[in-house]
Amino acid sequence: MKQKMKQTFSDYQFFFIAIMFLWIKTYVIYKTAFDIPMENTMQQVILFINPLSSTVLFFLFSLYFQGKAHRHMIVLISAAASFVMYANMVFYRFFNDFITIPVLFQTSNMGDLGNSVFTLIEPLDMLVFADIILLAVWMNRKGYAPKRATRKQIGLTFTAAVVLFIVNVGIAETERPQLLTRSFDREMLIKNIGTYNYHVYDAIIQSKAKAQRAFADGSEITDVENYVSANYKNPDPKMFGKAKGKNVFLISVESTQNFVINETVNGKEITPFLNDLIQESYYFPNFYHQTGQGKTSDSEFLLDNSLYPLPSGAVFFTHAQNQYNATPELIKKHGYESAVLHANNKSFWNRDIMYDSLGYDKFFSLKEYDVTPENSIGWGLKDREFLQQSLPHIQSMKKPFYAKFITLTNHFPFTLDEEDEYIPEWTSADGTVNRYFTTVRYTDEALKEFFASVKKAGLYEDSIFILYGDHYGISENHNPAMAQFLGKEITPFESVQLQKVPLIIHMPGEKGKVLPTVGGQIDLKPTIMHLLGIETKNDIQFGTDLFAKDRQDFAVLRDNSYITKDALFTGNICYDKRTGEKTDSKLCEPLGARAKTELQYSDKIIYGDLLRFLNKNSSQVTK
Ligand code: GP9
Ligand code: MN
Repeated sequence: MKQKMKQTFSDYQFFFIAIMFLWIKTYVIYKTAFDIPMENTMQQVILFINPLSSTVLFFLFSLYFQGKAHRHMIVLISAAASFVMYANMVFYRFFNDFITIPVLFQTSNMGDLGNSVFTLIEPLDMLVFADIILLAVWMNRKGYAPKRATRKQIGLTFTAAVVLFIVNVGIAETERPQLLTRSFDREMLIKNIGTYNYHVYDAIIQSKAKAQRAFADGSEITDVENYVSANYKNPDPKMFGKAKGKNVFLISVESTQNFVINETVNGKEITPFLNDLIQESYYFPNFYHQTGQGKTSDSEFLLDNSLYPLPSGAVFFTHAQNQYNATPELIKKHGYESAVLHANNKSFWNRDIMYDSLGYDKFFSLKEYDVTPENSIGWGLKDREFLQQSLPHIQSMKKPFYAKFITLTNHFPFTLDEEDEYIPEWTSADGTVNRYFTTVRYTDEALKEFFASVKKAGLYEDSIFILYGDHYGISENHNPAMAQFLGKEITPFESVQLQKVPLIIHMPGEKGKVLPTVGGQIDLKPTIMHLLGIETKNDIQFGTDLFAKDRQDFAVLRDNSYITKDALFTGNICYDKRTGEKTDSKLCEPLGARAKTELQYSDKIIYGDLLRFLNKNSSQVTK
């Protein structure tokens, strides 16, 4: 056995050497050409092993050839893989990002890159291919020309590649749970599964979207148009245009659920600033998040498009190439400049690419912020610093502006420096829930200071402020602690109620009002547009203005649960909202069809990229 293995190694020595070369080279490129932050040793280990599985798989093809042809295959495979790495290196120098297929085919990007590609190439780059020449000469000298590998050998090599891949993904998953579905970031993928696997993953997702798009045709949008216009509700004339020409501050309050509002923990208010702000704002206590796996990015998608995010995957990633009629693009025609401000890597959630599709003029991301270990915690820059450093950015903008601020400190695992703890952690057996209140309290303080700075900067009077929770922060895994906090059992009915997130619309000079209407993030776009005095009658949107007099109380969540004025439907059971008890399905029925239809139509639009078929002469102008 040992003898046999030894023999195999010597028969195919250059097969193994080539794997080694490509593996080590890829790692060296990671370390020298890209700027990939490493948080711990485990991440270093993952980065080191991640090129291996695909490298073995690539060279497997050479085993189908014998003699000289095998040798040539080795050179060819090495060259192809090195070229992929090299292309990423050059691309990274220009875009500070990794290649994703649609971007490669976007002519505007390539135009940019095409002009400057020669200035991006450096003489030392040729080293990327040096080992291949060495390998070719060496194999030639040695007269390396093995016979065709046996089926068993090929099978074993394939198994080795698969096992290596599973081990790689396994370790990566412990380091970064739900890597492939949730926390999507190109940099994170490269870091965890490697460049080659990432490109395969990217190719699969993009071709799936392409195929769905190819099968869609223009007639499908007509049904949707009819449905949407039949359900359109006129805005309240008293509210329409109330904030005409004002700057819009959209503040995404990370992981903040509505149950913390006007609530105390150990006798201390959790959100004192928001509680005060509500006194002078329109406050919607029955407002739901409607996000799916795309979390924050899904909430952004809902807000800007009034379309539902997808039942699985993050639409920001899977359908960034679609045509949209998003708010930033629409309000440009009304003189607005738009921006997103978020102190995280720009490629997180594929934002850099999606924001272009949504028509954002500017994206202030990590690079535009001064981030140090002292002013960071958890996911990055602390909210206080983020908001303060954002001020000069918005001051540099043309007025009026539409600016979305995405906060981050109140993100799982809810860690804080001691100096930022305004209230002590709660004392249940569940550390996550205990810390949650304290981080929510911190963000509340950061918001208070931000409002003060906005006033000082003279921006307050001419602006409106829309604060909303992006999605839940406490998942169902924490039901026991939540039951203890709320003093009631967390039934499926309560779980849905916990998906309420705060929505506060603050317009300087307006009196406070609590509006109990049931709604969701889907309703934000028409609500905001109408406040700005912009019609949405002809837009494809599933939301209704939250101020509209004859709007129906309604919100459908991405898990198909829906909530009406009197009922709540979840897990195929209808509940009476007054009692929280199961009830006859008749109470839920009136809006059951609406819930189904809306999700179906919205998905259809996204999968088929149907907005591209809209009549260019109508008010729904597309690019
Ligand atoms: C990351 C931030 C948080 O940039 O938006 O993402 P989440 O995990 O909440 O979706
Ligand atoms: Mn979030």
